[in-house]
Amino acid sequence: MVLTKQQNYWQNLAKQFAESEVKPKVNEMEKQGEFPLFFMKKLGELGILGIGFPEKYGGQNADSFSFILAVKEISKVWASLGLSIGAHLLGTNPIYFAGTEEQKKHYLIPLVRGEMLGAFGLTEPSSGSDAASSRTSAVSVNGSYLLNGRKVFTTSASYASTFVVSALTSREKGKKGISAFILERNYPGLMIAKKEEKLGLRASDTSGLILDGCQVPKENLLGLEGDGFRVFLQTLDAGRLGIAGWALGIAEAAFEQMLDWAKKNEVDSGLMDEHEWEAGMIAEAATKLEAALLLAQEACRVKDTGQFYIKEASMAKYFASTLAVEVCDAALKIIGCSALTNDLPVERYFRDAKLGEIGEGTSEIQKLVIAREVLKTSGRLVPA
Ligand code: COS
Repeated sequence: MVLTKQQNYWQNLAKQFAESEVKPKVNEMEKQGEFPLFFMKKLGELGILGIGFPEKYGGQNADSFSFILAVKEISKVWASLGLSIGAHLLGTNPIYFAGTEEQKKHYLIPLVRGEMLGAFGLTEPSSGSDAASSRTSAVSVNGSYLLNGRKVFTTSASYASTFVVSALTSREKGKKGISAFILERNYPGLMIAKKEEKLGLRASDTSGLILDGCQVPKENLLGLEGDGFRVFLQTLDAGRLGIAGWALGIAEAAFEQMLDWAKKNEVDSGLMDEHEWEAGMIAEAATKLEAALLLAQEACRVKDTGQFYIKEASMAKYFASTLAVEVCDAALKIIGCSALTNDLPVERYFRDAKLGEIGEGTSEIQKLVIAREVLKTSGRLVPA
């Protein structure tokens, strides 16, 4: 794929950083479940967290695909770090999309520079895929909002300095009663709940939030009351595109392992033409990797025109995250038992890849979103 000078710059910077500074630490930190806070700060200093943001907010004013390429390179080396970038952006973008200039000055600029770590709280014990059915409430009392409820599977919650969370300011209005709030970690009534032990991504933090009369100043309402759901869906579009880059990183890493193995280990069993099926898997993975990158590039192109890119983001995420699982599976088949041991990183890629099909909207949700958008543009009635 031909890249612009800008895209090459960010891709190379991220690759160099990941290869030279991150790679030597991955195995130990992943094994210990050590959150990559230091690397997140470093990514802020390098400008990588701010690639897509305007200079006036501390960003680099670059195009969206430059960011996706950078996330891909970092995730290729360490998916836990790539996911931490994604979570940080989920906690940053809503402030960029809906914040006042004051909120941007106070929160967005340090987040973009990596001086603060952001997180995003939408999912609740009883609302995952159906994001509109959230129950956390926000009641206005004497110049503050009091938030009560629980958030679960909040990535980076244990380390974040700020959280953008959803809460109902009006239960009767349904999704139009959902509002967005910026919370600081030290607000009274905000507590971090249990850290989850996960299949993969063990150095990425996944915890919960308990909001027990959490007192949030009025000026930390993000956008207008009732605007929250739209802001969250807009945030998820950008997040899904980020997950496409993240999944592509894992897929490329698994692909390279499988190529290395195929080159080094000539098979001559005489049982069947093993080269033929290996070649088939390699060809299929290579073709789909190219296709996934093109889908992500197209979603970025549409995003940067300022138009809605709902369908494109979901397609990019759906395709890349399915592919990551497929390529890891193919790598396991080609490499065999060695890939099941931790002598090779393939077993880690395999465990990590699964999140892509679940987080930031499952593959089934992506298909629903894609079908709705396709039906809308074809003039057909959209299923509820
Ligand atoms: N950007 C901006 N606005 C959007 C939007 C988007 N991407 N998608 C929808 N909207 C608007 C709609 O136009 C609608 O506005 P009006 O009410 O003014 O017409 C409003 O937002 C509600 O949209 P819709 O009715 O389509 O919402 P649904 O409840 O049907 O949404 C889905 C269903 C599946 C799309 C949503 O619940 C979803 O994405 N769920 C997955 C949640 C998720 O990814 N969770 C993971 C959290 S990551 S930590």
